[in-house]
Amino acid sequence: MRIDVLTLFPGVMEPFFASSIIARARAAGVVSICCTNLRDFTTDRHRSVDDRPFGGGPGMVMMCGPLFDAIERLEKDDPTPAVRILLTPQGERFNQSIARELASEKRLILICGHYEGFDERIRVGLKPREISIGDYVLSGGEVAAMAVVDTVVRLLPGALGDETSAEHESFSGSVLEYPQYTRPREFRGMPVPEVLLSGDHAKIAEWRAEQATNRTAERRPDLLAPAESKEDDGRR
Ligand code: 6GU
Repeated sequence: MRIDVLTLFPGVMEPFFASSIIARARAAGVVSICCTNLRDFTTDRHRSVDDRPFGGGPGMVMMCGPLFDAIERLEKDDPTPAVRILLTPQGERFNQSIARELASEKRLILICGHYEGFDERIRVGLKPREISIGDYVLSGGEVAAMAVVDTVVRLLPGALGDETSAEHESFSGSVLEYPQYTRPREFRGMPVPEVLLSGDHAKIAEWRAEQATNRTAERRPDLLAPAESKEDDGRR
């Protein structure tokens, strides 16, 4: 998969894409990620990417010109058809099933906005899929784009080690993860549950399933009643 990210802050995003699982996936040729600075597509002396809104009002609006030019350049340099994604609090709420859809694409172009909003002709002219990562307001789309890229890349075949990915599949349903412990057996008066030390794998599996179900019922009852909630965030 190829992922292009259009942003005013490539320097914020690049270190994230050069770390951990994403770095490994890139090195393995599973994904290529390319950040493009929108400011490189400005045409005026001040390198403006935003301007005051027609009709007045507070704040600044992201202009069409640099964004259209950047997208046209990217799509000309590599004609692989891309799903265009605009990161905005007005978009559909991102979840694991959207991530799975995106992971099946050949190419994504993510557009990070700043300022108060986008010129509406960006929506009309570029017809992006609009995605939000939750009901709160970020100063820009970068953090949201990093969340989307991270979630999608993990799902690409070969991105995780073989073991992890098989394990991941079995949990990609909709219950939360069971409690985990590692050494030492007792820490500050808190012991590891006896069953985990028993070596009885059937009993351990049963205990974990029960813990996962109870924890989900307590914290995220919406995940256990999928008929009432269309959310599938695939959390563990
Ligand atoms: Cl995608 N962008 C911004 N600016 N704020 C957000 C968001 C996106 N998702 C949640 N809040």
